[in-house]
Amino acid sequence: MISSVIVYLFLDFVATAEGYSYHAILKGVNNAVSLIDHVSDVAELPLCAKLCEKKECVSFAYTQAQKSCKTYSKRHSLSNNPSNDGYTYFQKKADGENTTFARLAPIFIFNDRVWTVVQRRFNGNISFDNDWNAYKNGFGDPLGEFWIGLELMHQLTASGPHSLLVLVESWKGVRKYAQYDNFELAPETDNYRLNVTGYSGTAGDCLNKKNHNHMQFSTKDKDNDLTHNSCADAFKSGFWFASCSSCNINGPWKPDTGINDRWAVVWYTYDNRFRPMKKAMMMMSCL
Ligand SMILES: [Ca+2]
Repeated sequence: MISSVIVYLFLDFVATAEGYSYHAILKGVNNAVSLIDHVSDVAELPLCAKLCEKKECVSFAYTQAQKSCKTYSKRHSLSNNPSNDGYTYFQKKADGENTTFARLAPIFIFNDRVWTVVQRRFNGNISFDNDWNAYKNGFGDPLGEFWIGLELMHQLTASGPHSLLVLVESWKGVRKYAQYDNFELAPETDNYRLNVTGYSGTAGDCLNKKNHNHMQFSTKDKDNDLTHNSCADAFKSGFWFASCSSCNINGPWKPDTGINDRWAVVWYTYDNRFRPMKKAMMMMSCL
């Protein structure tokens, strides 16, 4: 039931703020749903969503790799065994005669909880050297690398208690995590100030140890850090900078050459050095 709360918060918020043309979100399904159609050569996600505009369709699945789209007449339900068929699953909300859609966000199951992915890095295809408006409203491709947007994250944390989960993975494929039981983002009037408590995990409490906690968000055009210079400008990314970059999973994506490099996707407490990470993912979940 937690998951459906997340889904509908997304739908309501995005429908009013953006009128976005994507459906929402579910990954991890049972297969007891009725297939309407299976269409191949569907070039992109919005076209698959369009195929689900017909009345009997309530959910769909799409894989960019195979350009394949499936539409269904029943909803999927979450299970603890996410399907590994390469498809990402979406559901739709019909509002009277209009069909409203939400910005897509994948869901991830970790420690028996459902987490909504709000940030993801893994191939360097998307630049994170973006301005305030981009970080506020979101950018990137939810099927690839993306940042979901500070305003949406704030709205979600303002709607009820949330936890934060950060997963980081080295170029050797070793994944570690940092979980914060309580996660809150202040409104834009306070520059989306970060507040986290209740750390547990294996990647280390980087946000507290490196003073990112309680900081306002900074971008290259809005410097809210504690230095005379602009950390966002220097580190080509937006983040909750204090005196620059120690846990900056929004930093430039690059290979790990074995040399300390803080101009990278880093989470210092991973092994107490500036090691460029191959993958990073930031997620939130309501309590
Ligand atoms: Ca500054």
